[in-house]
Amino acid sequence: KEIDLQAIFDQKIDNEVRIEPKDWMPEAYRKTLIRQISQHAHSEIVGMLPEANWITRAPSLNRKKILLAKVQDEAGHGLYLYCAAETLGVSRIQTLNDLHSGKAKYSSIFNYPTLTWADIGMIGWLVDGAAILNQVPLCRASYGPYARAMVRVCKEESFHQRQGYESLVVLSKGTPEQKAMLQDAMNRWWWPTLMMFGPADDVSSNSELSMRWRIKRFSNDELRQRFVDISVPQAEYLGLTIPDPDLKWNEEKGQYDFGEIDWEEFWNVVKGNGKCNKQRLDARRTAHENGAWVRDAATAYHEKRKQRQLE
Ligand code: FAQ
Repeated sequence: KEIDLQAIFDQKIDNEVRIEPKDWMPEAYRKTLIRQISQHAHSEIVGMLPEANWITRAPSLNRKKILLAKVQDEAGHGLYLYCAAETLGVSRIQTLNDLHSGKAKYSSIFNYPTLTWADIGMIGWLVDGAAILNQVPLCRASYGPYARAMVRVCKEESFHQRQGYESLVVLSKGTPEQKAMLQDAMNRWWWPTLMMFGPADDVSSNSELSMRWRIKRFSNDELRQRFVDISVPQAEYLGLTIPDPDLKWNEEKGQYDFGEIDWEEFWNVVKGNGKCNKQRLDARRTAHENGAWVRDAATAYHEKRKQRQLE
């Protein structure tokens, strides 16, 4: 009797049984996972650049140690995610080539510059905060290696979010100049952070299938709304004004109403025309070229060992 592989797959998805690398899966499922996981990996790797910019200028040894640890964590996240993508049959070099050629996307947020020390705290509080909201449901994604990688990633992101918020609390109790620096950073990071959740649901082309396959559990707009509701009281505690005149508590809905995102800016950044897109890709390409000797040495060592085993 012919086995209905599609039916077995559908049943697993419906019964919350994880799909593993050697299981049969529809090609479209494989393709969308490779797309999302590799873009997620690229975001972690490119995401190191805006913060790395401040490692040498952190205001104290302690802040420097924390920032170094955080940036190294992001490198680790990128590496787990590249491995998770490899389990779907795509090679690491292919995914990297797609990043370097500009074919693959990475999160729009990392194309904004880090102009002051307050920006580093903002990245921890807002950017990692948004990343956690999006990634906690991914711990239950239907694809095993992706879901399992997310567990550790989320634990680390939660430390990142706290260290960012704590550094902003310090600034919020500081001099008038420090408070002004904090508000200026808020004005620049608020809207780009809301854009991280992706386009509005009615134009989110991948959502329907990703939700059906239980890769995504909540829609882009649902997570964005949750983020606003969580962040407003945290901003108030810091004494910050959120740069949105339409932000207002809606008693009936039990959540905040907020203004319209500048979608033209979002798509412009996604298409490669943001403030730092070119700089970010140049930095990644240069790092890859400068690392060629390490890859060559590793390959030569592998060949030598193989040769010895044959002798
Ligand atoms: N930027 O149909 P949808 C982090 C693209 S990690 C650029 O809604 P989907 C840690 C999207 O790819 C941050 N492009 O797509 C950290 C699609 O194009 P495609 C990254 C975006 O996949 C912190 C098109 O628009 N997190 O921050 C963006 O269903 C601090 C249509 O969109 C993840 O990647 C965007 N913001 O939903 C590191 C989480 N939004 O691919 C360092 C995993 C959408 O068809 C420092 N990913 N696009 O050519 C996801 O959850 C989903 O992929 C979404 C997008 C929610 C990002």
